[in-house]
Parts: sequence; structure tokens; C-alpha cells
Amino acid sequence: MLALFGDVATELLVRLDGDEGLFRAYEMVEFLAPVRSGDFIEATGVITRVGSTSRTMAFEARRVAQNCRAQDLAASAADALSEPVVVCRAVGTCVVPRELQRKPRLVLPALSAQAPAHATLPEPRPLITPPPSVLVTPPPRDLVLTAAIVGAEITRKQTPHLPITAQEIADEAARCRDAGAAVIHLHVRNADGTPSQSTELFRAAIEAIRAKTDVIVQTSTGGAVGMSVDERAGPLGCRPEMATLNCGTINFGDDVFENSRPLIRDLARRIREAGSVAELECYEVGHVDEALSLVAEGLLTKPLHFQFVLGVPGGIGAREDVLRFLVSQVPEGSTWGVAAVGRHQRPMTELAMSLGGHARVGLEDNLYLDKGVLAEGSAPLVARAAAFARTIGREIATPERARALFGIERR
Ligand code: KMH
Ligand code: ZN
Repeated sequence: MLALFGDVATELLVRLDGDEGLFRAYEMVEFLAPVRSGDFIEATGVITRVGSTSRTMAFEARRVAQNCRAQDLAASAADALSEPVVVCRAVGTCVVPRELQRKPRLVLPALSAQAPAHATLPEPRPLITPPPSVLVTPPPRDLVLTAAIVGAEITRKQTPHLPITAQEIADEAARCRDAGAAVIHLHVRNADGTPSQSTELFRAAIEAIRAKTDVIVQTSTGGAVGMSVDERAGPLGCRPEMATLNCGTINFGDDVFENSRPLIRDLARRIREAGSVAELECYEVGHVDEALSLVAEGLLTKPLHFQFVLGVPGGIGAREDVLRFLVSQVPEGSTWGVAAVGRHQRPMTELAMSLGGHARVGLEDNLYLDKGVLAEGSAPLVARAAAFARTIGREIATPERARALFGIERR
């Protein structure tokens, strides 16, 4: 496993610094599951911190296929696993002396730093055959990172890093912008921390953000479960650059997040009247069809921007086959991103970035940087996503570039 990680580290350093660098030390290595001969292991890595000469990296090795070991089958018979098994994780630090750091030239297109290791096949076979739309479209270079920094459901009890006041929200938005976010998905809170869709609270938060940074502010029209449509539409009074439009009802944990067809149409009209660009939140496959109905009815205009929200208990699962199918459903010329819940946030957003999509991270969807380690705000999650994006050759879009991609007029 460590030999694989060494190869991954070398590729990451070549991509970042144009130099192979040196591996200095592992700070942590966890062996999580046994590896046997005939297992097919895929190793990936991401740069999590860049010092003046040091580069810290997090690695993961997954078993993706294994030998059948059955007496009635050929010795070479192997099965692909429906879910990869994480067999090893590690964190290590490499060094590239200053004089060897140079701006790398991208010679060969490659999607990610990966070291496939197996004895019998020259190339790892994909577990699922990608639909043609995914295969033939080279990933766009620009990648928009959205930071969902407040949310409506998480509490200060769960994490002390949740911003509540307008100033705390603006500070966190600026930190996320510095880490690579172009869009802030915004909810606001009352002073006691409860969720609110008050126009005035949104205005205060947006003004505080504007005073500090140039991010696109995307206000929620989902609010919190149980809010009325008028309440949910509150932030549209601020004429935000962007606003979410939730495209269907789902079970949301033990609650029901109601988005009846009349309510969706009502909010779509209000978003259009506010001059905001809609981000289409889809928690189920049918929600994509609903968005397309809105286009047919003249309530939405292309280009469309979809956000696939994966892994909400009661909604569609956070799985590779699910994402590939959803992507195959969006019309040509659309953009799409992934927001995934809890432990799914990192792998599913990394998959989205590898497939050419955009990504949303942040405390609204996930509180943890690693198992049992609270993220100190959303900015570290953004920084990690940005580091991953760079390693696969994607360029982090500035807010200006994101405005151009989504057809937003600056306000
Ligand atoms: N709080 C969730 C029930 C959105 O912002 O548009 C809905 C939500 C979606 O967060
Ligand atoms: Zn939200």
C-alpha cells in the first residue's frame, strides 16, 4: 500500500511542482481491511496542505475487484465489487526544495492521481460502463466550488464552528472564498440559532458578505422543513444573484420536505421576478424531469444548472451509478454539481469533479473533515476540495468566471 501511495505522491508533486520531490514521513497509516493476492487495488491521493516546501497529502486505497477463489472457476476468475472497500488510509508529507519548484507544464491529459495496482490486467476496468455523454465529453477546466456554510438543520450543539451572526457568516464566506469557493449557498439564523428566511436577516448577511468578498451569494428558497412558501421566498426580496429551486418532495430524514408542483412553480416565478438564476436542487431522478417540465412551461430558461443532492436519508443514494445516470439525463449545455450528505460528501464530490461536474461542500451537508474530526468551519472542506480539483487538472473558477458560466449578472 505504501508503495502505491509513493507513486500517487510522486504524481501529485509532478502536477503541483513539476518535480518528483521526496517523501519525508508518514504521519498516520491505518490498515482497515486485509488485502490478498488477486485483489485489485486503486489508490488515490489529495494534497491537503501546501507549505513553502512541504506538501501534506491524504491517501486512500480501495479494493475494487477480487479473485473469485472458487474451485469450479478458472484461477483468473475475478469479480468487480459493487462498492469499493477502503483497505488503507494514510497521511504523509513530501518535500520539494524551493529551487526545484517550477510551474508544471501539463503534457498529458489525465483525470486524477491514481495508482492502479493489480497483477493480471494492464488497465483497471471501470466498475460501471459510463454512459457515452460522460465518456466523450472531456471535463471542462473551470470548476465552481460552492460552500454551504450555514444550513438550516445543524446546531451549535453539534459543532461550535457554525456561523450564526451576519459578521460570522461574512467572515466564513471570506475564508471559503480564499480557500477556493466562488458561490456561497446561504441560509441565515435568528440570534438564538434557529433557522429563518427573513428578508432583513438575509439582507444583513449579504451586505456583510459584500463588504468582505466578491462571492456569488446563492440564497436558499428551501429554508427549513415545514416553512410556508411565503416564508421560504423571503430572501428573494434581496434580489440575490442566485437562488435554489427544490424540484420535488422527498422524505428528509424523518421529516417530509414538501415541494408540491404548485409550490415549485410559485417559487420558480418568484425567482424569475427577482431576476435571480435558479440552481435546480434534485434529490431524486424524477426531480430532473420536473425541472425539464418547467422549461417546457416557460418558467425556466436554459442554460440550466443542476445540483444533485445525494445521500439524504429518504432521497436517492450517494453512489457512482446513480450519479452517472443523473448526469446522463441533463440536457446538452447544462451545468451540474454534486452536494452529498455526511461521509458521502468527500467521495461523491471528488467523483463529480472527476466526471466534469462542480461541487458543493460545507457544514450544511457534512460536519466532519475526517471520521470523528469536526471541520473547523466550511473553509477546510473547501480547501480540500480545491486541492483535489487541482490534482486532476481542473481550474478553480473565480466568482467572475462562475458568473459567466451560470449567466449571472453581477449585483
Ligand atoms: N434545509 C433543507 C430542508 C435549499 O437550501 O434550497 C432544504 C435545503 C435546500 O437546504
Ligand atoms: Zn440549503
